[in-house]
Amino acid sequence: MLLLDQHPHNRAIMASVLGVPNAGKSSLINLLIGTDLSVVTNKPQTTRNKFHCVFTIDRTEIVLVDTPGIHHSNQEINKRYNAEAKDSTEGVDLNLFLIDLSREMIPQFMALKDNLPQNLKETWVLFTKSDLVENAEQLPLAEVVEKARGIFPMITKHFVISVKEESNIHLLQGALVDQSTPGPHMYPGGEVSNKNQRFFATEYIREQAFLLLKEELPYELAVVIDEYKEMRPKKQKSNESEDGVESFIQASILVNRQSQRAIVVGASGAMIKEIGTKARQKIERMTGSPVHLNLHVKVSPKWFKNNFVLEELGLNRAPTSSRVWKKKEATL
Ligand SMILES: Nc1nc2c(ncn2[C@@H]2O[C@H](COP(=O)(O)OP(=O)(O)OP(=O)(O)O)[C@@H](O)[C@H]2O)c(=O)[nH]1
Ligand SMILES: [Mg+2]
Repeated sequence: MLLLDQHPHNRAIMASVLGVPNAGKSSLINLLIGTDLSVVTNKPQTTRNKFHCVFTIDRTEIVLVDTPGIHHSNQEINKRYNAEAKDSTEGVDLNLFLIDLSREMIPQFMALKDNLPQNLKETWVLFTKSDLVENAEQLPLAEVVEKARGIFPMITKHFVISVKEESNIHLLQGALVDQSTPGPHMYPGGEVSNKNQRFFATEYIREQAFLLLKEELPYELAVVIDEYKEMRPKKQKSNESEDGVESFIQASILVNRQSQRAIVVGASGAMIKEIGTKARQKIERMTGSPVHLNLHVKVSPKWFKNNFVLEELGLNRAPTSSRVWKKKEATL
C-alpha cells in the first residue's frame, strides 16, 4: 500500500492552473517546478492537453495541472481544449485562476465562468504579468476580486505575481505548502509528470514549429509520433550515453494544406531541418541520451475536425462536441 511505503510526515496538494490562452500558465508552472517541462511560446493556445507537473518542497508534494487556455469558440477542436481544462478541475484540492494584468480582467473571468463547472473547489486568483503594468500593487484588485466573487464565490485569496521578475512567487509557494494536507505522495518515485517522454517529444517538436513559423500556421499544425523506440546500438560511439541507450523517433508534422507543407519544409528543407535540430536537442536534454529524430510533413486536410486524429492527439470528444457520425439522409 502506498501509505505504508511512505514517510509518515508526507503532505500533498493538487491544483489546477486555469486561465485564458497566453495568460502565462505554463510559464508559472515551469518556474515553480524549476525546469522547462511545459511548452511556452508567445502564441496563444500553445498548451493543448492537460497534464500533471510535479515538484516537492521538503515533504510536501505539489501537483499542478497545466491546461489549455479557456476561450469562447464553436470549433470542434477548441471545444475539446476547453473540455480538457474543465476536466482538470475534477479531483483537485484547489484551482488557480491566472488573470493577465495586461489585459481586461473581467472578460477573462467570464470566459472561465462559461466553460467551468459551477461547483468548483476553493479557488485563488493569481494576477500575473505585474511587470507589464505600472504600479500593479496600487490597482484596485480587491474590487476586481469582489466582482469575481459574484461569479465564483469559492475565491478565497489573491496574489499579484510576475513570472518574468519572479516576484511574489515565494508567497504562492508558502501558501501552497500551508494549504496541503497530510497524506501520501502521488508520485513517490520522483516522476515529474503523468505524461511520458513520447508525449513531451511531440510537445518539443511542436514548440519549435510554433517558435520558428510565423502567423496563423501553428494553429493548423499538429505533431504525431509514428515510432518511438529506445535501443542499444550495436557499434560503440563516442557520443553514446552512459547506459548506451539511444532513442529513435519518427514523427509527422500534420498540416492542413499543401501550401503549408512547403512553408514547414522550407527552401531546400532548411526549415524542417532547423525544427528537427532544435527539437532533438531539447528531447536529448529530457532523455539524457542521444536522440535520432526523423521528421516528415504530411498534408492531412482538416485534421482538426477529424475525430481519429483528435483522439490520437489525446483530445477526446467533449460533451459539447458536434456529432461526428451523421446518419445519411434516406434516399428514395
Ligand atoms: N512580461 C511577462 N510575460 C510573461 C509572464 N508570464 C508569461 N509571460 C509570457 O506570456 C506568453 C505566454 O506564456 P505561456 O506560459 O505560454 O502562457 P499559457 O497561459 O500557458 O498559454 P496557452 O498554453 O497558450 O494557454 C509567453 O510569451 C511568456 O513569456 C510574466 O509574468 N511577465
Ligand atoms: Mg500553456
